[in-house]
Order: sequence, then structure tokens, then C-alpha cells
Amino acid sequence: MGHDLLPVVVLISGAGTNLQALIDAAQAGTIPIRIAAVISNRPGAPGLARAERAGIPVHTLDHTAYPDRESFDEALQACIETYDPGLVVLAGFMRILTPGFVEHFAGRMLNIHPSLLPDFRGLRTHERALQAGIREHGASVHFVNNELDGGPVIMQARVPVLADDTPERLTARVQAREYELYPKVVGMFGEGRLKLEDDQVRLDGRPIRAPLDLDTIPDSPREK
Ligand code: NHR
Ligand code: GAR
Repeated sequence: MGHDLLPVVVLISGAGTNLQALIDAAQAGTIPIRIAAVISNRPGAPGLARAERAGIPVHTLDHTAYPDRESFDEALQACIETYDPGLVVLAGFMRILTPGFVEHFAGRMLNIHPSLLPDFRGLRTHERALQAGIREHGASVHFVNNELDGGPVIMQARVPVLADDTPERLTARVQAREYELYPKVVGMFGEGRLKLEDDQVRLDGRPIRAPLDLDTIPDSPREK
């Protein structure tokens, strides 16, 4: 116990509150990972200070300094590779990644998306969910592939939409669950329990036939 920590590189663009949840879980020893580095595409992203405070190396690769997406992604890949991570985690990372980059990290790159996928891919999900009048919303963690927000979903957290909701209140309700959801999935990946094989998510070697639900996760085999 406490050994064999999976090196993880986290990509951010903003506040880094999901990064903070991962830092806290790693520091508490509740998930077997080590955050090897944090990289932001936005100079001055508040999440960078969270990493620095935790003693984690940080890098800023400003996408506006690159002539095209391919050259940005090549630089990003080179920076990530210096840490030889077993997992790349997108945590509020706002740049669409090119096919070459995605293929390089296939099966070892996760994203958290603020909706119950496949509903509301893309941006401004909370606003769109309210406009659609749905009763239930949430967040999803998925393996990243070249279908934007369309990679195989691993686990979801559900929240109710309330009658008098505003986008702000709904966002806060979803994000509170994200801070449980993302460390849970990253921890399971770190334990070697999650794999992607032929576009199929496997938990403990068995294909999952639907996304897992944070509130009803099966026990790990050794706990049975
Ligand atoms: N890249 C690939 N290839 N596949 C995915 O599933 C990805 C991805 C990169 C990021 C996160 C995603 C989300 O959870 C993500 C998933 C940014 C945009 C976007 O439109 C869309 C989806 C996501 C992140 N970005 C604009 C762009 O031109 C810039 C928007 C901005 O800077 O505010 O890259 O929602
Ligand atoms: C999170 O709610 C995440 O789900 C969402 O942005 C927020 C990032 O917050 N991600 C996306 O919208 C990806 N396009 P954070 O920087 O405080 O973790």
C-alpha cells in the first residue's frame, strides 16, 4: 500500500477545481496516483497556483503562440512525454485535440464533461440543459477519442434539475459531484481496474454494458 503510484499529467485551462479534488485525494492517499505535472494552455490559469501550492511542476503552453493545432499538440505531447505518465487527465481543458495526439494517448486519456453523455456534447451544457427542460443532469467521465465528447463513457454522477434553477445553481450542483466523480474514476484507473479495449470499457476485466453510476458502483473483486 502506498507504493506503485501511477504518474498522471493533468491538463487545465481555468479554475482547476477538479484538479484540486485530485490533488486532495492523492495527498490523502485515497487514490494511488502521483500528479507528475500540470499543464495549462492559458497563461495565468488559477489552477496553476493550486498545483504550485502542492509542489507540482507546472507548464504553460499558450496555444495562441502556435501557428496551428498540430504544432500546439506536438509541443504539448513532447512536454507531457517528459513525465512518462500512465494517464493524461483533462480537467476543464478547453482545446480540442488533434487525431495524432488523441491516438498517441488512446486508452490512457480521460475527460470530465459536464452533462450526462451522450446528451449535451460541446459547450454551455448547463444552460442548454435548463433550456431543454430535462429533470436530470450531471457529469460524465469518458475515455477521449476523436469524436468530441463522444468517447466511451466510464461513470456518471446524476443531479436533479430543480424547478427554480439558474445556470449558476445547476453548475454548482453538478460541480460538487464532479469532485467525487473524477477522483473515483482516476483512482480506479490507477488501481488498474479500468481498461479500454476495442472501444469497450472494461472494469476488472469485464465489459460494462452501460456507464457506471457513482452512487451504485460495484465493489472491487477483492472486497467481495
Ligand atoms: N479532444 C478530442 N479530440 N476529443 C474530446 O472528446 C475532447 C478533446 C478536447 C477537449 C473536453 C471537452 C468538454 O468536456 C475535450 C474533449 C473544448 C471544446 C471546444 O469547443 C469542446 C469540448 C471540450 C473542450 N474548444 C474550442 C476549440 O476551438 C475553444 C473553446 C474555448 O477556448 O473556450 O478548441 O466539453
Ligand atoms: C468543470 O465543470 C468541467 O466539467 C467543465 O469545466 C469545468 C472546469 O472547472 N469542463 C468543460 O466544460 C470542458 N469543456 P475546473 O477548471 O474548476 O475544474
